[in-house]
Amino acid sequence: MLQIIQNANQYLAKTAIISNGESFAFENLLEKSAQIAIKLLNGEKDLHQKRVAFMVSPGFEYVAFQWGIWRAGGVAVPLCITYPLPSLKYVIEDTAAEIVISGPEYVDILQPLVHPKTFIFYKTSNFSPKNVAESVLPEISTDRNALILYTSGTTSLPKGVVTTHDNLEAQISTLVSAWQWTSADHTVCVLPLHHVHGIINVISCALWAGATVEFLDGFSPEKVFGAFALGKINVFMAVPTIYFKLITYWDNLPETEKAEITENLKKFRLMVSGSAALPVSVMEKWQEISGHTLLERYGMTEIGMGISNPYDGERKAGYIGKPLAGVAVRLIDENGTIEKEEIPGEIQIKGANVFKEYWGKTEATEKAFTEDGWFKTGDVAVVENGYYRILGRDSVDIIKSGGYKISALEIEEVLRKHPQLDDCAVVGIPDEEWGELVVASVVVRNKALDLKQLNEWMRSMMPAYKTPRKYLVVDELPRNAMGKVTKNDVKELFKNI
Ligand code: MCA
Ligand code: AMP
Repeated sequence: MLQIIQNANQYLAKTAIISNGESFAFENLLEKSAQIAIKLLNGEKDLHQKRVAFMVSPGFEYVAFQWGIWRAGGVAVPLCITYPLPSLKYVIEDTAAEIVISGPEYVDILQPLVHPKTFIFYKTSNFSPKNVAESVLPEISTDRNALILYTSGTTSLPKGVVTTHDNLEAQISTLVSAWQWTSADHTVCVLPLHHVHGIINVISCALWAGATVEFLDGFSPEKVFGAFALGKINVFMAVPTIYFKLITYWDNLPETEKAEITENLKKFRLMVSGSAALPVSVMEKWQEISGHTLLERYGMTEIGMGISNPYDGERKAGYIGKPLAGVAVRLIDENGTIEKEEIPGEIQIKGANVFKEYWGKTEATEKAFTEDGWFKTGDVAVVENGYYRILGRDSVDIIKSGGYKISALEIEEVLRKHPQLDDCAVVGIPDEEWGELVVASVVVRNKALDLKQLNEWMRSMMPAYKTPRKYLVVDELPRNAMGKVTKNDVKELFKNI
């Protein structure tokens, strides 16, 4: 039996999830996920790693479907609930999903893709209770594929990162012990559930340890502070943009409310930041508000978490910490030399936490690893007094905005489809709130092009978080002697607007 299911059996009567004002015990989660598994199996013994895409809002049902897919022997493919149709189509087609499940809110958006020949389509309401005791669920060996999450990189199309149950169990168990999760913990999930941060660090770690996960209906500072005020939540994890937004909101509150929030925050056991660099100013301000030194850690879809500041011991501002237990980390220069302290190099990772492959992309998988099996992260770091510090990335085409990893090339590819554009270059420019802001410099065919319309068109093609926030119309893009667009010069263009 999968470890997370085995663990849940130890906490049957305890509250696992709170969503939409309702509490669900581990027993409810086990029962509902078994019902889902049986329905998905539809009389078969095992789904045999069929990809099952699901578009379900964060909450009890989301977790029940994820577990149900795993328990039936399927591979879970969570669909981002804010994706427009082209992005959903890409993920469903790329994974060759054989089953697609939709919550009631998403049936209309998925409908144009539904065709009996492509996949079996279920609404979540099709999963009615059955007598689970009569049915036997398959035994799932942990070397089987469990999850496919999409990540953007230095290719124009997002890649599906395949992790096995072994990978997930390594990622979860390492964090549970490093950050000392226990069944007495209570956390709140405000993160999207198509990425590692929300799925693994928040939900899976909590449930693995028998703790409670509460879901909010989307992120807003009011909702987060409102949930904190109830006094039960003691663990919080978020991206730096969220801390920035909480700080801005708090700054504008009357003194009495500020003091109440501060009192609540002081009782927390742990507060973590990650997915993007935590500005020292945000860390210091949060410390002032909450009394907590944020624990910053470093991760990636392909590895889960790799490096973390200590739970006990010094958490250093501007540093991501030290390798987690079971994760081997090295820094390598362009010539393949292993770097010593104080000399920068690319972070490379080995361990049971590292993903199996990019789905259907053998060449990309091979390129992502060294000959001796180290995963090349593309992040450049240096070690100072034993602590790792991120210096940047080896590609200018990877942008981090709001904690999301975004490929400039993917956005350019979409922009180029617009009939009024001759050329374009997308870059990330520094931004206090979002980390980086996605912006595009465009060469237009018709000077009368309405940028508002261009923006709306982009939003119909891609999730909002990937779309440019500013457009700059230029006669031509800056290029070097070889004719290649020089992205640093493109960034410069935005300094003056
Ligand atoms: C949204 N807006 C933006 C951006 N995104 N503006 C600039 N840059 C952006 N990136 C605008 C919207 O267009 C809208 O404005 C307004 O902000 C509110 O939009 P909304 O979508 O409601 O934003 P939000 O709910 O406030 O979202 C902010 C957020 C979100 C909560 C920080 O971006 C988020 O959940 N980020 C976390 C992503 C994550 O989990 N990453 C982990 C992957 P208007 O109305 O004018 O259009 S990394 C990972 O998993 C690895 C393993 C790791 O290390 O963790
Ligand atoms: P993703 O591909 O969405 O999983 O994003 C992973 C990337 O996020 C990493 O390769 C880093 O570039 C970045 N990242 C994650 N955590 C941190 C951090 N604490 N500081 C700086 N960058 C981070």
